[in-house]
Amino acid sequence: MNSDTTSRTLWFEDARLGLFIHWNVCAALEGRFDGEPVRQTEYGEWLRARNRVPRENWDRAIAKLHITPEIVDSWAEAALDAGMKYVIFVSKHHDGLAFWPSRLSDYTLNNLAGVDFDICERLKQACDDRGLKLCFYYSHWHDWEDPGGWGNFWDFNSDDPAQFEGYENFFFYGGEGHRDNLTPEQFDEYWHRKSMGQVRELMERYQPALFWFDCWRRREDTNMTQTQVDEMLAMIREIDPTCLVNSRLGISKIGSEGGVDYETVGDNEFPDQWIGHPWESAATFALSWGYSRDDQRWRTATYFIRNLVRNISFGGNLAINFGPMADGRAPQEALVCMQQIGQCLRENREGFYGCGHSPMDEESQDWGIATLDQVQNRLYLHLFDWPVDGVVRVNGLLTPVTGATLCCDGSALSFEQMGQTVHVSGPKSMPVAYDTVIGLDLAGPVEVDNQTLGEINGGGLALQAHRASAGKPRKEKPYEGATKLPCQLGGWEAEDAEATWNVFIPEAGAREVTLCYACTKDCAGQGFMVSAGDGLEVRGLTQMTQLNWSEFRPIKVGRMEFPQPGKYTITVRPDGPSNRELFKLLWVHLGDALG
Ligand code: H79
Repeated sequence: MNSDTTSRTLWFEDARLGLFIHWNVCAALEGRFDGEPVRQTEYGEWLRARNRVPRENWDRAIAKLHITPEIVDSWAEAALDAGMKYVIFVSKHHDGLAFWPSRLSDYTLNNLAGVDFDICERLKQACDDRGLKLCFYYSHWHDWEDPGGWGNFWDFNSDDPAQFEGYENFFFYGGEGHRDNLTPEQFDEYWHRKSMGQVRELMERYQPALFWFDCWRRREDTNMTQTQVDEMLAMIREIDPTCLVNSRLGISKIGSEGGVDYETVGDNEFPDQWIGHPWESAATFALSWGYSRDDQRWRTATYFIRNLVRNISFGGNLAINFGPMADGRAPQEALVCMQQIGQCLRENREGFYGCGHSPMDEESQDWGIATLDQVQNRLYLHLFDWPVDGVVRVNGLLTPVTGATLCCDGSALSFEQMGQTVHVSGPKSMPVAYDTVIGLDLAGPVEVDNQTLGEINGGGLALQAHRASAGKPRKEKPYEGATKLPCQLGGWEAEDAEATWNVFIPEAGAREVTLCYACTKDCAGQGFMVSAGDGLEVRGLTQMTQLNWSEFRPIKVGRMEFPQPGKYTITVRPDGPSNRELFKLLWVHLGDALG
């Protein structure tokens, strides 16, 4: 595992993929109030707040929710089928409605919708039966039903116009609103009676494996006190020391004394670097958490599988959310997506659960992302794009490889390790859709070189402008909206101008050198040089590609004969003095070794 936290989090870091379920009253309204879609957000579960839905209308909507024990079972079954290892059920969202027959509040689904069985008990059983961990989301801070809770400014605030002063934008532009007359004493009373009381009740009745609290602000920027959040954590620790708690309790300290167990990053946020303690992204199948008919922007299995692998490679988890409809059924789009994800994980058999941070940079490989089983020293290559020749070119791997396996059928793959490059020979076609996993057994702990450029799919080396070391020339944006080609190298007027790339050449031999650049009539005919040190060089004269700087063309410069495999520094510079621009260089390509 990737972090040095207590053994409490071991199952969580092993699990990697979870299901989030927001069954919310907004589903009974299909995400609209009296015909109006939720205002200024995609979050259907914020309908009551955003559209200022009166309590009586909300309560009438609650009465329309209906469900059977079998539907509850189907949630757990869907999670199992999707390869998910834990289920986070929203036991109470901001509206304050408890989805279990709470003794501490009348505001329960059982009371208001006449549901005659305990959903949480049923879900607990369904999860236990399938080896899934049951976890609860609980809105501890916002509670729009209880006058002592935070957040309901439309029912509970005073009529004093002063309540708006300083909070103008807070109320009207996507704001959360401000409680002008909630005293610390009132909130503290709510905190101990309802918030802590219901968490205790949930723990005693259902023994959840984890509590997912939801304060997305820094605690200091809320009305919660340090004492209050500390008390909540202490109570949970006392009742069940194995129960995990996320950072949105309002405590950012992770893993240590008085700290929570893991970090929840922003909603639908996927970090781009390793985080040294357990963490999780919570994402939505579409955009809303609760079901809304107006939210049909469904994300794909491609999106989730890639982000799952990426999260694992940075030591994190992913929980994906659907909002069941009024009858409790999951939207079909979410179900289909879950089946696709599950099929991919099942077919690959390895590379997800129990895996963690791999030091191999995403940018240093052309085929996908690696995850690591640190105990077995097994590196898992997740191929999102299958190389057309079936050869997987792994760059910058310094540890000796002892075996390569196609995980989906366990077959051994032949491989060749040439210095820090490994060529693994796989089938010509991608065996598992979305992501095919190859396991590499290593002779010891993985060591990588992310700094030296390696090969791309299909062979050869691509020295792109954005990967160059260059002061003169400088990196410029080639044109508005450039995304795939992040920059060009321009400004070669100085005699000492040069751009360099550190590369690893896995095989000796001649390689075709191609430069892709734009050059105008005025600048054509000037000399430039590409060298790899030690008299290894090719020279050329710039050729016109257009009258302006907009036309980039690949132009062959010559062949370079690499005497032996190894590291080289490739340099491009003007050949002789120049006081004019040379070209706008997009990339240099070194072809595969010839014959
Ligand atoms: O339960 C889900 C969301 O309802 C909850 N967290 C996830 C797991 C969440 N509520 N708020 N936020 C997350 C952060 C956003 C806040 C807000 Fe807004 C911005 C509140 C008001 C402005 C989004 C936009 C919600 C209403 C308008």
